[in-house]
Amino acid sequence: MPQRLTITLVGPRSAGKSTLIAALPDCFAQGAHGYPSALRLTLQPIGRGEFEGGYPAASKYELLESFVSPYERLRETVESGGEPTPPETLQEYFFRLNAEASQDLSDATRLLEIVDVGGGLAAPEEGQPQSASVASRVQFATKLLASDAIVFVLPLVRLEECRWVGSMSRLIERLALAPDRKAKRFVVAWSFYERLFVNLGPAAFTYACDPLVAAHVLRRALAQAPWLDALRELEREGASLRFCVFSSYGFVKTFQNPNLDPLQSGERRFSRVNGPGRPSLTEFWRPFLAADPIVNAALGLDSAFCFSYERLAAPQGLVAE
Ligand SMILES: Nc1nc2c(ncn2[C@@H]2O[C@H](COP(=O)(O)OP(=O)(O)OP(=O)(O)O)[C@@H](O)[C@H]2O)c(=O)[nH]1
Ligand SMILES: [Mg+2]
Repeated sequence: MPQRLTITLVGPRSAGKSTLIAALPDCFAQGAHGYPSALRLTLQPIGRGEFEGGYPAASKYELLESFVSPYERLRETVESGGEPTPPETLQEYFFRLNAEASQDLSDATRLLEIVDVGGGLAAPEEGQPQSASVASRVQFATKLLASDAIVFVLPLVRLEECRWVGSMSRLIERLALAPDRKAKRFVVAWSFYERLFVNLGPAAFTYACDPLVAAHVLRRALAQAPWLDALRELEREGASLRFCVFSSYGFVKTFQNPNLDPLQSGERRFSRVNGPGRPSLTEFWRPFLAADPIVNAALGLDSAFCFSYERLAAPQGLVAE
C-alpha cells in the first residue's frame, strides 16, 4: 500500500493557500513545475475513503449523482474569485501523487492529505479579535504537530506593512522548539510571484523561468523576514528546509505575460465567458511552480527552484548539486 503523508499549509489570510491547492492538478498536468519531465509527475484528487482505506471505494455520498466533493467545491469557489477559508475548521483534501521511479526513490506513489488552515486561525492579525474557538486552535496545533511536512505560504509583499508578522513569527518559533513535532520537511513558499513581472510584457516568463532570478527574489524576501531564522533550528536537528517561489495565477499560455487581466476589477486571471456559466480559465491559464513546494514536502526532491539556506548563501545562489 502506498505511503500516506499529511502536509499542512500554514500562512496568513489571503496568502494564496487555497488557490494553490486548487491549482495543483493543472500545474502537474501542464508540466508547469521545476522538475525534469523524465520524472513524469502526476497528481489526481482522490476521496477521503481512498486515502484512509487505501482502496478507491466511494462513500455513500459519492454514489449520489448530485454529490460535489469538497475538493470540487474548493475549485469552484476559487474559480469564481475565492473566499477566505473559515477559521473554525481545518479543510482536508486528498490526492494521489506519482513519480516515475528515480534513483532517489524506490516507491514513488504517495497518498497525500493536504490540510488548508484559514489564516485567521494560524496567524491572526494584530488588533483583530481572535475569531477561532479554543477547540479549533487545539485541533490546529494537534494537526500541525502530527503532520509529516509543513508548507508555510507567505505572500511576496512588503512585510513591514503586514499585521500578521508577529503571530506568524511566534508560531514558527514555538514550532521550532516543540519537542513532539513529527515533521521532517519544511518548505517556505512565497506566493504571487507573477506580480513581480507585470511591467515586462511577453519577456516576463523568460525572467520568471530563471532560477537565478528566483534566488535573488528569495534572498530579498528573507532579508525582510529575519524571524524565519528560527527555522534553522529544524535544520540543525536534521530536518530539511527549503525556500521557493510560486504563482497559482501564473503566466498566459503562448503570450507569456503575467496572468492578470487589467480589464477586470481586483486581480483576476484572463478568462473567456461563453454564455451563462463559469468563466473558462484553462484556455489561457498556466500556473507557475505551484507543484514544487508540495512535491518537495512529499518526496524530498529538489527542483531547480527549491533553495536551501546554504544554496542561497552561495555566490550567484548556485552550488554544485
Ligand atoms: N495575483 C495573484 N493573486 C492570487 C494568486 N493566488 C491567489 N491570489 C488571490 O489572493 C487572494 C487570496 O487567496 P486565497 O487562496 O483565498 O488565500 P488563503 O491563503 O487561502 O487565505 P485564507 O483562507 O483567508 O487564509 C484571492 O483573491 C486570490 O484570487 C496568485 O498567484 N496571484
Ligand atoms: Mg483559504
